[in-house]
Amino acid sequence: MKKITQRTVPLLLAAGMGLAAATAWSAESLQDVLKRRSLSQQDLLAAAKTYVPTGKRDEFVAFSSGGQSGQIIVYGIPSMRILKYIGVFTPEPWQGYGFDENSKAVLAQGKIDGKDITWGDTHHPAISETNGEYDGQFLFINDKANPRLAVIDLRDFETKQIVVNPIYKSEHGGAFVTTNTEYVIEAAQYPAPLENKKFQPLEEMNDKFRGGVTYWKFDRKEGRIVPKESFSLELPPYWQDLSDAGKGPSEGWSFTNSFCSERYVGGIEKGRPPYEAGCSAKDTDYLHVINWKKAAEIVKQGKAKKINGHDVLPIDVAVKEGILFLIPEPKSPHGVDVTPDGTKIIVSGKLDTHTSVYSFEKIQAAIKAGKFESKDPYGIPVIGMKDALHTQVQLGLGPLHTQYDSKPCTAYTSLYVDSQVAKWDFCEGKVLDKISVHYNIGHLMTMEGDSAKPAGRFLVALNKLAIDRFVPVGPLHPQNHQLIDIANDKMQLLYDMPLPLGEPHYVVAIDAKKLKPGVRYKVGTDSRTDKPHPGAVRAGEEVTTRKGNKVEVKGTLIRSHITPETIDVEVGDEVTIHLTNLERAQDETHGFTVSTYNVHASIEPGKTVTVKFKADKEGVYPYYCTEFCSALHLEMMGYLLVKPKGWKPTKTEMAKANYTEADYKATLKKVADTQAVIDSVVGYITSVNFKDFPDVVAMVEDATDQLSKIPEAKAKHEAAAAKKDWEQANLWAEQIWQYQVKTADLGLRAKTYLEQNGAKKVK
Ligand code: K7E
Ligand code: CUA
Repeated sequence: MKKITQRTVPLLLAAGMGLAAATAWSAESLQDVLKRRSLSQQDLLAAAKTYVPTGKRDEFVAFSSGGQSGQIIVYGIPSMRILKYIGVFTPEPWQGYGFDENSKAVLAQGKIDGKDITWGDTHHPAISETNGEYDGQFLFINDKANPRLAVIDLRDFETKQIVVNPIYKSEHGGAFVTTNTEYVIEAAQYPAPLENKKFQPLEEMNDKFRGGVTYWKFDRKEGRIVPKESFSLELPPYWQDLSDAGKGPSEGWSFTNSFCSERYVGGIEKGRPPYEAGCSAKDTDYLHVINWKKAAEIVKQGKAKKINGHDVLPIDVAVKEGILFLIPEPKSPHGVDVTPDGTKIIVSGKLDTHTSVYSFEKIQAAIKAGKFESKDPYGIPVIGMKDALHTQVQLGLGPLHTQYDSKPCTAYTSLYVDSQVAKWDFCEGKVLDKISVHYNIGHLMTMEGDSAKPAGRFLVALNKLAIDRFVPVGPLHPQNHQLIDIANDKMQLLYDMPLPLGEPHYVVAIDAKKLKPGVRYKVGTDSRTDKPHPGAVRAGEEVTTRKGNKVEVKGTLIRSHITPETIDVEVGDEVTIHLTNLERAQDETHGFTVSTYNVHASIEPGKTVTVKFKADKEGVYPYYCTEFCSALHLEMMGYLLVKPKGWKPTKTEMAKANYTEADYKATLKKVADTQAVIDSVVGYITSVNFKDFPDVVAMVEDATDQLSKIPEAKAKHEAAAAKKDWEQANLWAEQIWQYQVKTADLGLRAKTYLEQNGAKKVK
């Protein structure tokens, strides 16, 4: 269509067309847009299913592993808009994660043998469950490269704890939670000696190398893993992969698949066939079937042995106690997924076209009857595949992971080689539908699709390759998460989302209504411990103290200043700055940094954070608020003065600006005019039921705070005026206006909020 320019409008009018016609020309119709962008009716339908208009919110929230970034990516479904990155195993500057002392303490929990590990390979996030259903309280995720597990509290979306696995050198199968999040399951991947820093030759793989599965005890009240009450099960050096916990009838049991049960050792440079040949030679590997409830009891009875100070249940004990069994599973499988009702267990072999559905009832019957086809080389009873299978279904090439629908017996399995998703019935054993994805899908995820109560609706395909889907950005491509509508019989591809932060292996999505994050902290909270921060102060209590060469500042932040506004130290001093954000209003975050000292903090309302550094360079270093928090955000700053030792001032007064009485009067008038605006806003707010709106109450509290400071400034400007010190008089009057501006800003926000949220008049 021709663009309407300033030139063409008069022309159209001159041609006798009225204003209405000109308007019709200037606004494209839906049909015009479809044509111009070559969009089909299918595209339009997809757009309507995903588009979330301004002001509206997503129905589901997804937590995606951030892969090599060591972080978590939070996005909305169906809009696929990214909402947040959560720093987990790696520093995340925006949130100050790794740049303030409180978060550094969390990252330091992830040190291994005293060494900082500043990257992570996150794979599997898991949301805490109650009765097998997502409860939206906590999130867990693992680091495959450096065997670690992290706890994120969904009240503030912050990482609270990192635990290092005491016996593995790598782990893949975490995190998976038991039905009531009693334990978080984490399985090893590549076998290694369990004893820390112990060398064993590869020739002794079978005897000296081990795998395992760890059950991390989770204390829901504290919101932390309790390492002392956690334990592991020693497993053969099969390459344990993913796990899933039983539920319903299978509650108390857990299942861990494995591959390379050949225990093959490669070494192509020594003339041996490579790992990939030796690790896929057999037709089957082993599904590990474990009674974790009984295992926990046996550990309590003291039957575990300590390895690296951690309780490990040896294989022979587990066998004797009847808590560990194996079942053959075809062929190099990846992942194991318990059905929502807990009656079946689905495993797919990457190198087999079949997906196997095991029956928990049959497994239990075999165990009860003592019906085993053999023992593995470690004496573990092996249940015959045909004695445990419910059915096997031919789905396609390279089946990997399975997720469930809200509809009974309906599952979705990713087909890596075929680049497809198969929808199938696992009760009847038949394929229902297939859809192509781009390209090479790994995991897939349906809404709450690994819980006891899947929500259906949407599926996300996590594709390993993006190839030609996006505008090229160099040889390293973003990942492609594809949103698929699964509400109907036929699946429909809706949307491609590039994810540019690493390879997300797995995602979980929860009904947005189940998340109830806070908007502020109780004033003075250390968000990383959830405890009162010892460095917190309230307004008026700010203080700087010195002990030897240690300078400690307890300061506050509130629009638009940092208290204190100068920090005086001597070169070589150790400086600790605690800052409390005194705001109550939603979203009034302040940031804090000091030039060139590599510190940064994000201080949300109520939070207290500490930054610490050695002032080892003489000089003048501005510090400032890093969030644009108010009209006077740029003024929210101060100076760190690092003086040479023994430095003495020669000048004792600041430069003056020669303000006059007229300036003072003009400022007073501005103050009076602004007060009129405030009064009218206050008049409106108090005329409606603002007390029914907690967000508004918080804003009103903040505004009242600002106003309460006015009398002190008023006394100061009047005293200065009496002494005809027009500079001081004018500037203290000006400060009143600053308080008013902040008050008015809050008041207007409150008013808008009330108007938009249907506040009612009160008499
Ligand atoms: Cu990439 Cu679950 Cu680690 Cu499969 S994982 S594809
Ligand atoms: Cu506080 Cu900008």
